[in-house]
Amino acid sequence: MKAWISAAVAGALSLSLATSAVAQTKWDMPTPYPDGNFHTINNRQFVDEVAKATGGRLQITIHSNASLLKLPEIKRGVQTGSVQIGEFLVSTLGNEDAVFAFDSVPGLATSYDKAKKLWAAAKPYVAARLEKQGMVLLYSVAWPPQGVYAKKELTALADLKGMKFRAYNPATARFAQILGASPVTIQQAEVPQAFRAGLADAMITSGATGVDTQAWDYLTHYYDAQAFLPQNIVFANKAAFDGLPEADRKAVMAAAEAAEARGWAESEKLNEGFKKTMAEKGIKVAAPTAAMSQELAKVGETMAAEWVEKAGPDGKAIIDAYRK
Ligand code: PCA
Repeated sequence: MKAWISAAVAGALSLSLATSAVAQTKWDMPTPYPDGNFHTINNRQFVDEVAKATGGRLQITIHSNASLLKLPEIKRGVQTGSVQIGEFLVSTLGNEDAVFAFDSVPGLATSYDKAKKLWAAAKPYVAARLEKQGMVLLYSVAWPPQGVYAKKELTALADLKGMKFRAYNPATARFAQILGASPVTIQQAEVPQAFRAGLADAMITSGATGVDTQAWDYLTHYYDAQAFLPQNIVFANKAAFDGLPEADRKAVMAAAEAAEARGWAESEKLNEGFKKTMAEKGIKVAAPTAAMSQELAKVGETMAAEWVEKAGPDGKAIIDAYRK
């Protein structure tokens, strides 16, 4: 009898020890983008590295393709703690604060090297804004350079006049507006349907998104304008992050640093392949016409001036640091 009791007690004790040894923190991570997208693949590696480095103490579940929260809901979800970590396109916050749209000024940073330099200049300001709102910046990854897609041949950006133009942030809506097109904000997951339904005739986005959405099924032309490289950021709820043991916070930060370097390199490495795939699938992939390049430079000047005015002293500090 006594032996039986002590065995039971010992059993219960070892069970509770075992549970505390593998005590797990579970985080949910919504992202708007699909499984095959290079950001999502990069995020999966981040999550795996975090699990390994924390000995399984921190398990992050990725909810891809806007399956848990849609892009416009993700920041609030992380801020309020309904999810602990998330990914989205930082420039979608451009109306809240223009500093968040540092990466969407056409012509300002048109290559990976320039975009990296711009990010180095902007990062402290973006991080400080998130921190003030109870969030911690973990890493950023640039989308490939943005080009113009259309359902018909374009000789100049002026041809976009009167067209319905799919936008994904305030800057792309402004871009459309300056060119006399009608901007309509459509999330990536809904893009093919919108084009097929006649709700959009043209858009500006990356080759990555062209491939992710199988653009050859719903449009015909791509002009590789390389206008700017917008960024996704991954960020966490600060209270959730601060609640982790110190070793785990360090592990998350180390994995985040690796994810940023890896993601930027992947984006650049895959860029040409995206255009090649689109050409193989029948899209007419072309360099921008001379007229387009001139128009783009002009629109860029207008948008840069507008951005500097809206982004205030911090915007000026970002531009000055970038141009140094
Ligand atoms: N793809 C995203 C944002 C920028 C990009 O290249 C999209 O089209 O929604």
